[in-house]
Amino acid sequence: MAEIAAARPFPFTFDPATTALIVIDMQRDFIEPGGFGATLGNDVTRLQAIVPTVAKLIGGARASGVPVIHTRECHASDLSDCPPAKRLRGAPTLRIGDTGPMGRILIAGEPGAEIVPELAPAAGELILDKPGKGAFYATPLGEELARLGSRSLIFAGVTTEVCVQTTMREANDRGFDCLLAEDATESYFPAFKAAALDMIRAQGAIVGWTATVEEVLEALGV
Ligand code: TIU
Repeated sequence: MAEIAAARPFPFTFDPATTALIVIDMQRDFIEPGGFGATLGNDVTRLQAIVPTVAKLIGGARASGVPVIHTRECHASDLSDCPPAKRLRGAPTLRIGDTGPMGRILIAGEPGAEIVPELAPAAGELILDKPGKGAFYATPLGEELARLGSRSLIFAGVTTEVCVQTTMREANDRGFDCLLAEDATESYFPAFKAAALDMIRAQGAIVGWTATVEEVLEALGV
């Protein structure tokens, strides 16, 4: 067993042999100018800044044999898996499926839907495309984690209070011990990131734990 003694709100104990790292939606559409995140009016610079830290965490997981699972929020080219309620909401500069500088916004196979090159999945790593904010909804994630025998999950990715927190809550309800790597996640809104971290670890880790990437890597011995 491994332990992150400094995890918040109290030490996180896990068996690396039954742990997986889930990297949420580190896609060009959220992280680069001209993608989905930018069409919603966000400054994407904050998200770009965590790429090296996420890379470090992925490297540590690979070095210690912890499986890495990558997710991508995107839709089929015919939009059959995109509810109109999602596509038509608000007044973005471009809607899901419209053509932007990185191809069609949030559409599978388009350049914008790809994971940023610095975090490219390694051969054999699972990549799950998801139509929703949570990675369990309409994906085989639950079955894949059962196949791996995972019991504990470490989370990274964007954005903290949207897809990361939604997935972490889904996982918590499914019986996983969940830890969010604080400096390997980011939001377009600093106050939302801070609030999400607080609400995850409040009430005796009601959703899960948080720790820094250094603390995670130290516990993995890498
Ligand atoms: N808009 C926003 O903050 N996030 C999303 O739409 N998706 C994810 O978090 N991946």
